[in-house]
Amino acid sequence: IEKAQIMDEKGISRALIRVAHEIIEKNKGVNDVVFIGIKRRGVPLAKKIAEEIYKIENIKLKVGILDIALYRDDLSTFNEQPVINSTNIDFDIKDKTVILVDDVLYTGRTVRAALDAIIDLGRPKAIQLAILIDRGHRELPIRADYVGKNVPTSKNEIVSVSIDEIDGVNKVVINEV
Ligand code: 3GP
Ligand code: 5GP
Ligand code: MG
Repeated sequence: IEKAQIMDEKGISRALIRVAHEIIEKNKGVNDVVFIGIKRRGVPLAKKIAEEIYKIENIKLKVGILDIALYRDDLSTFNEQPVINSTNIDFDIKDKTVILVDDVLYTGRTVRAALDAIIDLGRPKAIQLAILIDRGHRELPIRADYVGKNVPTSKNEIVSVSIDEIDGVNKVVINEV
């Protein structure tokens, strides 16, 4: 059941432009900044933020891909750990500031698995987390450095994120299961 639309095309665009500015400000420029998007929707989101940074700083930043599979019975129970499926990161992360990007931050378990995978590749200078929607309910001590929108949810709600590259439209909707 669709309950409410919480972001439209313009809202997502404004949030990503703000996050781009925040990344530049926090890192005093974007020297040594690289992106890693978590499949699926974290990848086009990372590319969009990188595009906004290009418009502002005229610097093209690299975007790598992490594919993390969730082994759950359903989307609301948590049985096993997220597992790294594959990576496509064809650049060196040593001494880089890695901005990890995902669409929704929930328990934090996916991000924890992503941190492990990234650290296995080399020693970055820092890892920062950018998220479109923080829906709360963390089960680990993980927080985002850059948040598109904080959306308090109940556990039986699902945040449905649509991104043009994958879904043909940019919007965020809350659904009840
Ligand atoms: P996405 O990042 O493209 O949205 O984590 C892999 C995919 O599984 C995610 O793809 C996400 O949509 C989906 N997924 C995993 N857990 C949940 C959940 O709790 N709610 C919803 N809606 N999707 C989930
Ligand atoms: P985690 O619970 O590990 O923080 O989130 C698991 C994965 O599922 C992450 O990739 C996260 O983006 C996604 N996810 C968790 N809750 C939701 C949700 O309500 N909507 C969507 N679209 N993805 C979610
Ligand atoms: Mg996701």
